[in-house]
Amino acid sequence: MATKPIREPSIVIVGAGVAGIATAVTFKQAGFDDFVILEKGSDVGGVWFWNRYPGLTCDVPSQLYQFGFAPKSDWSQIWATGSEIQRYHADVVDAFGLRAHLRTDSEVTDAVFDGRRWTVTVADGTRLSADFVIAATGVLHHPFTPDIPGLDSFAGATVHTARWDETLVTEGKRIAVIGSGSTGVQVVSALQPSAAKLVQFTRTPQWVLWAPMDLRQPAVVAKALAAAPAVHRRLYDVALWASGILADVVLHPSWRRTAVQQLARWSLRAQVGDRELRDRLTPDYQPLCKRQVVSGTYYRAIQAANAQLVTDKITEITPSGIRTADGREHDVDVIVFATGFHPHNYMRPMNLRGRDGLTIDRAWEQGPRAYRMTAIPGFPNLFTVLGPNSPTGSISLQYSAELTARYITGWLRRFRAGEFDTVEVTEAATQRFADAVARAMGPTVWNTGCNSWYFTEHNTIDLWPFDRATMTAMLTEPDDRDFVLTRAPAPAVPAEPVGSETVTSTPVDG
Ligand code: NA7
Repeated sequence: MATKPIREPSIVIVGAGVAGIATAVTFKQAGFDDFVILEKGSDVGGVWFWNRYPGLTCDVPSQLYQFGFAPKSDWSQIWATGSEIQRYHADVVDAFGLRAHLRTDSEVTDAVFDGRRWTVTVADGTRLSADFVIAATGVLHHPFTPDIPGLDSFAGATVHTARWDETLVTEGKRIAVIGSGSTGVQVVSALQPSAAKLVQFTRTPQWVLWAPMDLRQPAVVAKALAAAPAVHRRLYDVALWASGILADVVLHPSWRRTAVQQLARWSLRAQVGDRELRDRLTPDYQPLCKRQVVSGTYYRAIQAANAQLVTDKITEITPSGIRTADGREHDVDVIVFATGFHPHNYMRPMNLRGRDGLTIDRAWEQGPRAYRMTAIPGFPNLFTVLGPNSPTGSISLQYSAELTARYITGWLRRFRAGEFDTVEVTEAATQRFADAVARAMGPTVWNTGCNSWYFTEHNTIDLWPFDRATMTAMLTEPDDRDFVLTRAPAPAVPAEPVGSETVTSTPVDG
């Protein structure tokens, strides 16, 4: 006999980026409608909202970098620009009716579990009460600007790429770009042509794999895909399957990994003739060890007459520029920090308190960890989407987020059916998962001797070291042995309403 639904779970989703949108649409499609999405920014999109620097392009092909539930036929480029991806996210939010659930400019400051429910506080003081909290707060969210002596004394303009100032004029200026990751490479390529002078300061060279990143998607492809949505959907599945090669090359040494690495080495040799410059651009670690940088324009840009690569250590910022360890001072008008993020902060600095007042800082003293990317011991009825150990560059982010959200709907269904009031992953299961992750990291390319943002300060690698089939298997059916389910007695008197409003539309029936 089918279980009769007895209550609707109320849910707060924190974040309206890729993870939050995937979660909200998945919940809606599964029939869960009692949710609010709280977004700190003034619009949806997450990294695509915050990052607007010149040259921003996604290095994953657009036909793969999209939601499975919202394939877009008419991407203008094979690798879409940041602004087109941002529009896509806004369109998806409209198309799936998420605006009614969305509160922008709503930074969550606190989320506190009282043994039965969560109280979520927004910066403006609004408090929400919910049965579940979904943290879809992203990885590359908090920009990192190095504390270089003299930074405050600089007379020109400074900007971090993740907080680009759209009023900043770069044309005809002398520009310093600090950083050589994916962002540094893109921003150098974009700013060099119109700059009076562009000086890139790099600490560690990166392998830059050649690809024609500005290739347009032919109009005929868009027409054909639009005319046959079923075929488009099938092609998306094929693209997902084919992208398994990415996981394959990073996870285990093989001739396929060697071939991709050779391609990266060739990209440098073929494009940079000058021996001295090539030496300074040559990393001393294997290609693919850091997040692989992809560009069809960078080596040309850095060899242009108005461009210069500086590999000497930065010692100081002066009122007029940047001084390096060789004593030289490089006079510039603008300093662009392409210096990355604090990537392992996740929900923090939010005051997140779980069972018995456990703070997330204490729970994560030894670094961020979550069972199968999504559940944290001590934090009942809270799930992360694209949380710790989520893949980067090896498995589609959208696939991972949708899969995790579907997994969570399994718990929501059981909550609705009255099977439990709280669900919490066990410490033992989380440790078993962490051990399996640590073992699987051994043969990965990320572990071959480079420093990258993948490493936590506790020297663990915060990535997904398994293939997509393993991810799917781990997140298809919840394994009850790994969780503690509780049922709380119904309160004798109705609880005080929490703050100004509650998310829930249906009283909780214990
Ligand atoms: P990354 O990949 O973290 O790159 C940051 C860059 O900034 C990297 O080259 C760093 O050098 C450099 N950096 C950081 N601090 C300093 C100081 N103090 N001096 C000089 N150089 C410094 O960030 P991105 O924004 O480029 O890319 C992030 C991800 O976005 C990317 O991987 C894709 O997934 C999309 P280092 O290598 O640490 O020596």
